[in-house]
Amino acid sequence: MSEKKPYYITTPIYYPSGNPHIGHCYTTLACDVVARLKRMQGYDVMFLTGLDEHGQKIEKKAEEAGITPQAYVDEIAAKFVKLWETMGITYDRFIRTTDSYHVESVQHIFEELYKKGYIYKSEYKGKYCTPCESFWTESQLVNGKCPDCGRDVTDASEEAYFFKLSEFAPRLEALLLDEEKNFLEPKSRVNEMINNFIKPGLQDLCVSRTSFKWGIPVTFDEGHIVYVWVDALSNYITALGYQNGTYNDFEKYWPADVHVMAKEIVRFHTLIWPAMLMALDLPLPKKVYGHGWITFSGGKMSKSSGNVIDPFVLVDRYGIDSIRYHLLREMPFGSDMPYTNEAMFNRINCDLANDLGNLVSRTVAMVDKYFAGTLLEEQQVIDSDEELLAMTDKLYDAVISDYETLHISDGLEKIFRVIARANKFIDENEPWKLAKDDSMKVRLSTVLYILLDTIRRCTILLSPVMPHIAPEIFEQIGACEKCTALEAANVRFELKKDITVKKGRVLFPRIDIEKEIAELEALSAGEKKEEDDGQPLEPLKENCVFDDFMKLDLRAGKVLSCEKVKKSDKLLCFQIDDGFGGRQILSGIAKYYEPEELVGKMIAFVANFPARKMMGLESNGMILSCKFGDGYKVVELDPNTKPGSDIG
Ligand code: ME8
Repeated sequence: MSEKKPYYITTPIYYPSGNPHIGHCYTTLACDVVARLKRMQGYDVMFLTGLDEHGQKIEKKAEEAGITPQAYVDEIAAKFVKLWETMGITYDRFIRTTDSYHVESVQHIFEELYKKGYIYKSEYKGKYCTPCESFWTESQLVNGKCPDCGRDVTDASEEAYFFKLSEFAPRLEALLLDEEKNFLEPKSRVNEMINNFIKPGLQDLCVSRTSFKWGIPVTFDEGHIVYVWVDALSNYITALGYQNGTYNDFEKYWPADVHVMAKEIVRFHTLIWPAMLMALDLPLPKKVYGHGWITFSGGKMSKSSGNVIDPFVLVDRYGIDSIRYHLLREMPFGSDMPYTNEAMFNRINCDLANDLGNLVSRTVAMVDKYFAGTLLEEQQVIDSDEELLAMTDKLYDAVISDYETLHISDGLEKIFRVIARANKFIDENEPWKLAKDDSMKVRLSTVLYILLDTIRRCTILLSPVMPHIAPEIFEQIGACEKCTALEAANVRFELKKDITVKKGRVLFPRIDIEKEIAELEALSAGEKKEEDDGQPLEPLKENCVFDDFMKLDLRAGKVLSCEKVKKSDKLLCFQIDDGFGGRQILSGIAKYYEPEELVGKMIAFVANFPARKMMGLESNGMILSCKFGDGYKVVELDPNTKPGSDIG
């Protein structure tokens, strides 16, 4: 027997700096679909995912939580593993960058790059975005802020090692422009890399840090740790055993067939990573695919934005395959997808309940009703059947090619067009009328057979996306194992002619959208309330007289801007429209908000405290906040309140 061909696909390794969310699910699901398809095609698949556990952000979060960084990442790692199990992800290996084999490999890689002269020691000065762990040049900043996350950057300088990235610019440009290789998709991102990064001049890359400890030590220079991107990107080869004795898969699987990720980290994968591999004299991955973002009310949904939709809740309420289908169907090739639960409910109701679910249940019910569950051996195919049959014939090549190139949404759309056509086929052939005429028994059996066979072929192609429902559908239509293999989707009439069906449960119950939205809102309000539980309330204060209260001038104010105060963990600096020409107020709530979240809010403040200086800035008043869990939330007023209105 010939050896199976290897196929290697990777997700990014995610930061365990917060709980996993729907955004992480999309990339991992897309890879899962390709991995499942490739296995169905007979490939020996290595599907790698994992976690990027080092870095300053994790160090800080652990400190805030009062635990060690290792304990912090262990806890979140368990949640990622649980989520992938919940989502039916069939990864083959899960790497954590704190795994000792990875640490060992990265140290070797760093030493090797140093010995080869690609890494040198110098002084780093630049603009640093702490949450993104990225240095930026002045020209890359957008309005003076981090171009990735829009937050403040700080001037930073330290003794550091540098990787000679600039030396690779011509080779990287050639790689990106090579039409045959088609290294990066979608194509629009190629221009982005060239115009935004290569053309302005690639800078050498700072690859070590001394300013924090949570990372892989540089073996030959105490105090330096390996900068996160060299640590993180190496995972794709260390997980195969490169420069370590734990695994022995490098020869077999490298170079990777595809690295999948969202657009914001494409530059690391198409500039730094290939340059590192070139420096190490290793083959380059065959393809990098950068998809769009799932956005939530206009911005990228992320761990820090608060409004994250809990994937565990969604799977629990609506079923694993419905969520898989929705995310993969809704994300268009290369662009962003605004997430709403409402869109998901519509997809479930229209595509899954109405189109697919109904097609299966109607067809199976008619076979049951008109033929006691078993169709006739004899058949009568007529010319008008050809349209549906021909349309189904075209699916196999088209859908496989869509899945392989991560145009998963396009592939699904094609399948559902056939499903819609099959529903129309029922209406055109009116089986209920044929059933009234005994002479049409054979034709009736053929109509139902064509429907069952169409369902079979569509379901095979749906199975990488909906692997849990597919076997149920096969069972209901009586499909045998052989006729559900991938290649059987390319063959008409593989089902036995006198097939016996088996009625089953309703595959996709319809969702009452309004009711569901109300329940989800109640659920999320309940979760928020729970955060308060267990927190002791402040004891009530002694009585005070009304006149004392009336001395306070409480007013409504609209937040015009809000920024972190430099060198302060606690303070935010607000510019407030107070109805009297505006004022600046400082408030110690920086730990509980991203400043941009507060802009536009109508808040309450004390207007008649004397001005006070903090960290060199003047504060004219006090913003009212209310205790919330371990922190505080500002007291919000009706957004239509007139700024300056008196509160009393
Ligand atoms: O960047 N929409 O980790 P990360 C779509 N550790 N995809 C999203 C998403 C969203 N809203 N949010 C996250 C890192 N993702 C580094 C990677 S790789 C060597 C190191 C997915 O936790 C998407 O794949 O910030 C994105 O690229 C990745 O998570 C970022 O994950």
